[in-house]
Amino acid sequence: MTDITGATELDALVVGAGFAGLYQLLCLRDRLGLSVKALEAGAGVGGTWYWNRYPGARCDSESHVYWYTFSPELMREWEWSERYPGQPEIMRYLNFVADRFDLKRDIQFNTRVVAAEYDEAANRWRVRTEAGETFVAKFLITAVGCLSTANVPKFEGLESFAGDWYHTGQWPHEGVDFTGKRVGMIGTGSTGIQAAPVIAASAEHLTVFQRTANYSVPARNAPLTSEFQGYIKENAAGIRAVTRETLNGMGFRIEERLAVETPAEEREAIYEAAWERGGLQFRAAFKDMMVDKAANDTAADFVKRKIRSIVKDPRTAAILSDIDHPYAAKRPPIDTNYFETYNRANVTLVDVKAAPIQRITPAGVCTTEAEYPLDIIVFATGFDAMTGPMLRMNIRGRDGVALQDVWDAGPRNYLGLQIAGFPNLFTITGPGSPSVLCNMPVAIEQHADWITDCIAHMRTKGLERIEARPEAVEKWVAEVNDVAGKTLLPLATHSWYLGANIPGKPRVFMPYAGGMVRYREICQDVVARGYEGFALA
Ligand code: NA7
Repeated sequence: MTDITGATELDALVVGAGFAGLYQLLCLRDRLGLSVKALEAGAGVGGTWYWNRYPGARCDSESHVYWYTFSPELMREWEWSERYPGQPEIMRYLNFVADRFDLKRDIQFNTRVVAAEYDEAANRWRVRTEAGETFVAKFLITAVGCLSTANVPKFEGLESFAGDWYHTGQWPHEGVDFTGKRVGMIGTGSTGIQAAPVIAASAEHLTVFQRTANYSVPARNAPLTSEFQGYIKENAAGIRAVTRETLNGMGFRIEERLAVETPAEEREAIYEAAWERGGLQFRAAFKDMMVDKAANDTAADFVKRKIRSIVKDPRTAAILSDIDHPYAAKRPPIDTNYFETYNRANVTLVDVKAAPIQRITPAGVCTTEAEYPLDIIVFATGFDAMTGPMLRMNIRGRDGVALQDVWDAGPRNYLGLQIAGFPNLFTITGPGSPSVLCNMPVAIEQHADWITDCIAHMRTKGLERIEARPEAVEKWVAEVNDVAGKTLLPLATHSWYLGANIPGKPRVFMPYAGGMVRYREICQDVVARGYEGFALA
């Protein structure tokens, strides 16, 4: 349906067709029967996974918990092939889901939202796309992901580089051939740590530019055995239940024991076993690891010793293990042969903390110490996380107030779901919610279900508008800060959780660090108390 201006009129508009957008579309269309559309910038479904096609791209959550759990039939029908799903397999999964539930007919691809304005008189959102199309909807739901705005640092001279350069989050669909090439990779976060071993396997030479040394634990990826695949099918409901009971929405529980009370020898054996088992579960070895610096030091020391034992060149080992923050205070990477890669003859590590990158030249990367001639530069330099994807949509709420201004000093919202002054706008896994500290599909299902229930409630009661109250926002922002302060997370002062990777971005700890279980309870309590903190009319 179109209005008199030719704009398409809908009950709800979803922005994004990744994990969040697909499920939200399904909920609103098939459960509530709303007229709803999803707009997606990419040419296909997948969101983050659509864009992040870099070599080695793989999920760090284990496959048996990295999927939707709203449909037992869907869980029976899909079978993962590896312990951690690789990017192509995740894309196959999301396409399978989209086709199975016939979602693509309501997704408009190749459509980037460039503006969204709330019209108070009409109680409608007017959403404009890059191509100039307008959509009008009562509810606007952003499902834009947390890591979808690529950060290419503004290095002087980049435009003069004679070779090719790529950001890992905007990787060419046809791939990149590194054969015979001198490749430089900037960044050693989860992405760089996944990409380096794969690039090194085909490049003539790989030079890794490391600014902040990082921990990593082996992922121990492997094909799933048919026994385990059978186990997943038999126990899907039980596995789902565990992901609803754990702090991070994972399939493993955090051990009750304390590192500081465990005798050194026993502790070492526990870390050794966790290292062998591999994956993010390493963080679950002790209950006090993320709240007590002395406990964390024992984990940090273990991983640093591992790095030094793997990397043969002592100077390289020293640069890699000179880590300045607690273990897992930054998002902890997991890897396949990352540190081993530095033992290859065709791989060099450059410490750009000691000698920073000054500029990019036509020939390559120039630090304060040397120039490194390169054919290809890979920017594994991360994202303007969490707020970036929201802010670039130019959202304006009541009285034309810009979200950029409201969030000038950092994100401010209620439960990570709604922003005061922006009625009927919901933000899936926005800042202020567990989101990136949680296994994403678990966080996404909880948010999309909550939003769906909320809209259903409004329809039943004949309500037209919901908006976070300013005093509820005030309290929630304080709560988010407060719970982060009870953990070691803010001690990594250069973390993207704090926005510190983007020059000029406000330093605010963005995700809710109180855990998914507590957060779910809070959201449920708010509903039980008649949507406390929200103004409904
Ligand atoms: P991250 O974790 O933000 O890592 C980016 C890396 O790039 C990190 O090592 C940065 O060093 C480095 N970086 C960023 N800017 C620069 C400049 N200007 N010079 C040198 N080095 C730089 O992004 P990822 O893509 O690896 O991972 C993002 C998330 O995706 C990950 O956490 C998972 O949740 C999945 P720094 O540490 O800032 O010194």
